[in-house]
Order: sequence, then C-alpha cells, then structure tokens
Amino acid sequence: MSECIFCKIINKEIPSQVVFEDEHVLAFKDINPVAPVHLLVIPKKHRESLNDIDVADEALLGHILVVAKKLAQESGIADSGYRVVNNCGDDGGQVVKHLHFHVIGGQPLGVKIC
Ligand code: IU
Repeated sequence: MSECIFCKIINKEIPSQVVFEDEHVLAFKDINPVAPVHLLVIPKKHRESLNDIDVADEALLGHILVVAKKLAQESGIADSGYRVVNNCGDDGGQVVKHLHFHVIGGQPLGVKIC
C-alpha cells in the first residue's frame, strides 16, 4: 500500500472534495486554499515531481492542462484569469511528493516572480 498521501486520496483511503475524475487524473479542492478557487489536478499514476516525467507522459501532461482549463471555466474564473502552478522540488516549494498542479483564482493574485 502506498504511503503517498495523494495516492491515498486517489484510492479514496482519505476523503477529499473531488471536482473531477477520469481514468488518468483526479482533481480536488485544496484543503488549505490560498484563494477563493484553489484546486489540485493530479495524475493517478504516481510521479514524484515534474523531474520524473518523460516523453511517455506528454499526453498525460497535456490532459492535465486541458482539465485545469475546464475546471477554471466551470469555477467561473477563466475570464478574469487564474494561475496554474507546479512546484517542483524543495527550492520550488514542493511539499507533497506526488506531481500536482494548482489551479488558483477568484481574486487578483499576488506577487509574480516570473
Ligand atoms: P505543494 O505544491 O506541494 O506545496 O502543495 C501541496 C498542496 O497540497 C498544498 O496546497 C496543501 O494545502 C495541499 N494538500 C491537500 O489539499 N490535501 C492534503 O491532504 C495535503 C495537502 I497533506
């Protein structure tokens, strides 16, 4: 059994507020939202970070972005704007070691560092 917390969420061993699911990805509300809309889109396959992605995962990554856009539209933040963020590794601020993309919006967002 995986010790990864996001794998446990995928396997429904830990509850979450799921907003989208298909055979490849799960999306759920972040438990500690930093904005009115804060979702996480994760692959069902365990990948620790973007560093573990290779060419075979290109379609999966594209799918994650399409799902992120769809969820932004459904959340009503697509027109005003939003961010899709991936934190990779320690200096990138990644805390949970299962690849995930934040979808954040619903208010003007803060400091841009890039
Ligand atoms: P980070 O990119 O690894 O820093 O983000 C991890 C996010 O996962 C963070 O925003 C947490 O609030 C969120 N999260 C969650 O939604 N549910 C959980 O059980 C855990 C973390 I642990």
